[in-house]
This record gives sequence, C-alpha cells and structure tokens, in this order.
Amino acid sequence: QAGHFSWEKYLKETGATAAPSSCFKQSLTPPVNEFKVGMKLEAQDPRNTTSTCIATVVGLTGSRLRLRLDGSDNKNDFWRLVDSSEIQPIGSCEKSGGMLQPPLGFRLNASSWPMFLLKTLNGAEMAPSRIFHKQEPPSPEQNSFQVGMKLEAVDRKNPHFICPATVGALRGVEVLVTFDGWRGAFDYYCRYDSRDIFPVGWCALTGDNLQPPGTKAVLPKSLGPLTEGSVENPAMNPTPTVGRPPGQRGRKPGRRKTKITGSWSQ
Ligand code: MLZ
Repeated sequence: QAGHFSWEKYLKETGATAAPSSCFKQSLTPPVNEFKVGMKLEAQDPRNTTSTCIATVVGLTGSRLRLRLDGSDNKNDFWRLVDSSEIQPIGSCEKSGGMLQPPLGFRLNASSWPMFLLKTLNGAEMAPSRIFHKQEPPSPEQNSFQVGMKLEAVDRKNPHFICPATVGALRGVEVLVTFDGWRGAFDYYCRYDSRDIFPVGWCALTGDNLQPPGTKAVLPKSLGPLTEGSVENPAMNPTPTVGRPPGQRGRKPGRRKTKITGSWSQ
C-alpha cells in the first residue's frame, strides 16, 4: 500500500537518524522533469558505457526517466535522473566529433545500423535542449555517511523502485546500502556519490512512489548458525558436507521449502 509509509513515524520507531543531504550527490530541490513519453535523446548505453545511443523516453517517475535504447528490446530499460550527465540532446554526440552507436544487442544486422538510425530519427520528437539540466550536482568532498543512517535508494534489481534503506557498512569511498525489511538479497555497495541514493524525503519532493519497508525480519548476526540455509545469498551458504554421502549433497529433490526463481525477487 503506497503512500502510507511515514519517515517521521519510522525514524521515531527505529530511533534512527536520516543521513544529512550534504552526504549525497543530489540537488537540494530535485530537478524539474519536463520530459514527455515518446521524446528521443542521446544516452550512454549502460551495458557498454563508451557507446552513445539514441534512447526513447518510455516512462516518467519523479525526477527520473525510464529509457529504452532504439534498436534494443524492451527487456533492458533503464532509469536516469533528468540531471544525469549520461543523457544529452540529440546532436550532442556529433557536435563533439563522436558517432552514434547501435546498442549492445542491436536486434538487426550491424550493417543496417545507418539506415535504422536515419529511420528512427526521421520525424522523431527530440527532447529540446532547454529541458536538459546543465550539469550534475557537485559530489560531496568525501564519504560522510555513517553506519545506521537512513536514506532512500534505488533497488538495483527492481530499478523502478526507490525504497527505505540503511547504511550497513562503509568501505573507503563506498557505502553498503541495505534495504529495510529485506534480508539482504537486494543490498549493494555503491560509491558515496552514486546517483542511486537519495536523502530521506526525496520521493515526497519528486512525487515518486517510495516503497514501504519489507516485512522480513533480519536475524541478528550473533544468531549466525540460524541464518544458514537462508535463501538471500546462496553463494554464502556452502553445500552441507555431512548428512548424505558425496554425490547426493544438497537438498532432496521435490522438497524445496522456498521457491527459487530465476531472479532474486522475494
Ligand atoms: N520481488 C518483490 C520485490 C522486492 C522489492 C524489494 N526492494 C528492496 C516483489 O515482486 O514484490
């Protein structure tokens, strides 16, 4: 149920503090989103970052755009803030002496790229330069996050979601983003100046739909053995070496307690 989560109540209940906005590479007032679905622009291919491609806005949420690379499929959409340095008006690449590239996984023969490009741009609605933001906000000088601080973060496995999160650890310029109420399957390390993390209250300002925390309890580390067999990170659960002879290790077929799906969804 969206819209029922209150940071104010939640911070009181958890006795936690919000990471100050000075920790983030985000503007204090979220950038205005004047894009429209259907507009085309240039974007870096997220799977091949040296390529500049043509992308179409296929969705909008808050200060973010849902983008699809022209010539790609609909399984590789990605989200960018409107003030991201990874998007620019059509024509920018050529102006700087570059060449537009087909996306990784271009669905046609590479030799048909020039004609494809011509056709995809013909009569296209190009996002006007005035709705792009001149530059990204500056990076904070240093990683000033502290363990336990709350924030809002993109769930990278479900990147349309922004969720309540807690700083779980620090590692030099990196921050461990842990998702509240989920047992670790969605956690990730990112740089302190990542564009995927936002101060508490960000979604309320942009109109994004902040997901409520999950409902899965996180077992304290001291109960170590009890967490064995948990499914959130199978890589960390060694196959038991006792109980059944080698060659028959692992779970007995047909008696799975937890459905294991292709993705990490829970
Ligand atoms: N697999 C879940 C989404 C989980 C989102 C978790 N975000 C931290 C579902 O499909 O509901």
